[in-house]
Amino acid sequence: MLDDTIAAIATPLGEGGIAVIRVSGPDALTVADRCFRPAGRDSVAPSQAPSHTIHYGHIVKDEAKIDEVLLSVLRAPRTFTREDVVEISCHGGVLVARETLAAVLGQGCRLAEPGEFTRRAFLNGRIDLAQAEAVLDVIHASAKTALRAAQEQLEGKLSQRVHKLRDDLMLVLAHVEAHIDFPDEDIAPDTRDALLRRLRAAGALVQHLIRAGQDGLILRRGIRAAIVGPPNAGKSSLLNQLLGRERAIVSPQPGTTRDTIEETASVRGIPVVFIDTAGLRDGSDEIEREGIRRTESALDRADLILHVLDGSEPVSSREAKRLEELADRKRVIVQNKCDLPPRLELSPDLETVRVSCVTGEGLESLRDRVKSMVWSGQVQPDMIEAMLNARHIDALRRASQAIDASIVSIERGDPLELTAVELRLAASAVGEIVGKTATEDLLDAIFSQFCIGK
Ligand SMILES: Nc1nc2c(ncn2[C@@H]2O[C@H](COP(=O)(O)OP(=O)(O)OP(=O)(O)O)[C@@H](O)[C@H]2O)c(=O)[nH]1
Ligand SMILES: [Mg+2]
Repeated sequence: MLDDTIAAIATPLGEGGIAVIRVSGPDALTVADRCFRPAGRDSVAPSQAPSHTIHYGHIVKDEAKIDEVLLSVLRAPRTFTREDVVEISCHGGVLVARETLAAVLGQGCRLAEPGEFTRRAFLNGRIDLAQAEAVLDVIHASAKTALRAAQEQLEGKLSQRVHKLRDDLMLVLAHVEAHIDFPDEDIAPDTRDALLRRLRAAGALVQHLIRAGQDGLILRRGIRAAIVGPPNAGKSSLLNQLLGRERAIVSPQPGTTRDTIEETASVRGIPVVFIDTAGLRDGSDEIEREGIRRTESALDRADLILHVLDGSEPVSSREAKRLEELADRKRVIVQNKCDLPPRLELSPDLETVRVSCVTGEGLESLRDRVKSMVWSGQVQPDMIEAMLNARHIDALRRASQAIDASIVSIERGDPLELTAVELRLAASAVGEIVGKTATEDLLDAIFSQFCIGK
């Protein structure tokens, strides 16, 4: 697959200043020679140009000018894919970009598949798999914290740790295998203890990464925060305040919100999906009952609950019951309408945040509280750990089990073949994270998430 040349529009389709067509592969420069006519006195054909130079001229199709462009010549291996690359900057219209691409495609290359440039970068050893996924995350990141985490991963910080972990496991495996080959020699007690120590340290690091990785998952997809509470408490007002715009209808009439409304906002750099819900009361009509069913389902799926109460009203018995039911969930009790005389009395051991959605008072404290709830009371965790995705965590879980099993196996004095099997499982699970042991299916699954041109 790598012996052909691929091309695609690398910029989003739409109106813009410029669009970039990227060509990569062994024939990239020949393709450029065929469809590019340099202009100016000292001009040279792309295949004659030195690496990392930019050339002015025209893209032609059947010798008819398609567009005036700048063409960059980037020779292997100092390129994103480690192949010869040509980048053509043409005018940024949808039609002109397509026409330029068509002119290139006719000259000996094919349209790239989604993520194929990044896949080549991986296959040619320019980046590892965790870094390839980070490319995707940098593109998709919608909140600043997530972007920074993805960028650090692209620099290979997670990969360094994982490589080290894998090396440690391979070292223990090598020791064990050496003894399988020489069955007369027993592992000396000292060596055995040293191996066990190394495995325990590896196991602890894996456990630590898994735990910290949970926070990373939250960072990646954003947390879901359900806004619930009795009718008229000010749930929709709170949603609007948190979004900074009038998204939901607010009115003094109880039962205004009937459907759930989902909107994303960044809270101190964390992407949070807020879900405004219908006030919980005895449903009188069909629509209202459906709304309440949706509220319940939003509650079930939420990572965090903002329980809004009207601070100017005593708490109803139904709401008191709700407060108890939600006691073991991650929640913030929001006492709204603090601009009015307080008439809400709650048990003193319930911590609340007082806000007013009319004056805006208390909203900053609420944002702080949400942030600290997300980070479980800690400040921002080590960024390296905030970058694990579900695939990484799954691999780490399997590694952790295999490491534990190998420790038990050594302690029990099992035949070393059995210990080696567990160690190989552990090393291979860890290797999947950086793509040392990735299957074709896994690669397909990852790269198909990319857009064409990346
Ligand atoms: N004084 C005062 N009034 C508020 C405050 N927040 C909301 N309100 C008013 O309370 C009423 C209800 O607000 P909503 O945001 O619609 O309440 P809700 O919880 O979404 O109500 P439902 O959708 O019916 O369940 C509106 O008249 C708001 O203007 C506040 O902080 N202070
Ligand atoms: Mg509402």
